[in-house]
Amino acid sequence: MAHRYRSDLTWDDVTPKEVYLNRRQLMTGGGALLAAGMAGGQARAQDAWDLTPNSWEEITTFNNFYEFGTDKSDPAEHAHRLTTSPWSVEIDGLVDNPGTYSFEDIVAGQTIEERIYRLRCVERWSMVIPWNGFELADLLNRVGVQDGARYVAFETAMRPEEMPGLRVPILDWPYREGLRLDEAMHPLTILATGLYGEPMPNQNGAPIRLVVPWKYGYKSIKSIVRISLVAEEPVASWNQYAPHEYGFYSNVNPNREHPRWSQEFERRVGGGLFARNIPTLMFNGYEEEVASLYEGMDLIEFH
Ligand SMILES: Nc1nc2c(c(=O)[nH]1)N[C@H]1C(S)=C(S)[C@@H](COP(=O)(O)O)O[C@H]1N2
Ligand SMILES: [Mo]
Repeated sequence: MAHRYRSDLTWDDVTPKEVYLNRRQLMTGGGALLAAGMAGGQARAQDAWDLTPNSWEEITTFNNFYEFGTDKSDPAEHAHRLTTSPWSVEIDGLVDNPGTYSFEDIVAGQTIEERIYRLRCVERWSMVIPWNGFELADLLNRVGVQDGARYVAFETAMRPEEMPGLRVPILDWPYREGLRLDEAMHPLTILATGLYGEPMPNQNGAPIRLVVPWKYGYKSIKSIVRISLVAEEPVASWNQYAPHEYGFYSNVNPNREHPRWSQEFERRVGGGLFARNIPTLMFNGYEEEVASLYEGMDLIEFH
C-alpha cells in the first residue's frame, strides 16, 4: 500500500532555521553547534565552521563536472553547451505517480529557500555556497513513495554532443548517485535550482542538482534527469569506480583515511596559495543534525 513517507525529524527539530538562512546569526548558531567540543583550538574550530560564502566567481569557476572534462576549469569553459531548457526529470520505480515531469512541474508550488551550506570535496577543498532550493522530501512526498522503497537513485543527463567529457571513459556514464531513503528525506537534503538568488549556472548542475551537505561533494549529483525509488542499494558512480576509496555512504569523516590521503584537514577555496589547513568536521559540521541516521553503524566499514 502506498503512503506518504515521513522522516522522524522535521527541519525544526534539527536546527534553528536561521542558522542556515541568516549569515549574521550564523556565528552564534555555529558557536552553539560547536559547544559540544571539537578537536583543535577554538579559533580553528571556528574557521571550520565559518559560513561566509565563497564568491560567485569562486563557486562558478572551480568545479567538478566530469561530463565537461576533468580540470576544475573545464565546466566553466564547456558547460554552456548543455541545453537546460526544456528539461524534464523521469521519476520512476516504487512511486504512486511515476512519470516524466518538466522542470516547471517540479518547481511548481515549491517555496525556494536560501540554504548556506558547506561543500567538502573528497580532494580536501571546501567552499561555502548559498544555494536556492527546496527539500527533496517535498518532491518525494508529492510523487508518493511506496512501501518497499528503501533507496533513491539519481542519474545525470548523458548527451555526448553537448558533454565533451563523456568521450573519456573514466566513469561508466551516466553519472549516478544514490541515497538511503531516510537520508533523502532528511530536511538538510535539498534539490537546488540556483545560487546567490540566480538560476543555477550550468557548471554547477543546471537546472536542478542534489545537495547533501554532510557527504563528500561527489554525492551531490548535477543536472538530474532521473530519480528512481528502489528497494536495493543503487549504483553510485565513484563507488563503482573504486569501492575501496569511495564508499556508498561517503559521509564526511575526518577519522576515516582515504586510502591515498588523510581526510583530517581541508582548505577553503579562495584562500590563495597560503590558505591554511582547517580541521575537517565529522559529517562536515552537521553532526548534530544527522548522526542519528547512522546510530549503531560502523562508519569506518560503511564509509
Ligand atoms: N553529474 C555530475 N555531478 C557531479 C560531479 C560530476 O562530475 N558529474 N562532480 C561531483 C563532485 S566530485 C563535486 S566536489 C561537486 C562539485 O559541485 P560544484 O562544482 O557545484 O561545487 O559536484 C558533484 N556532482
Ligand atoms: Mo569532489
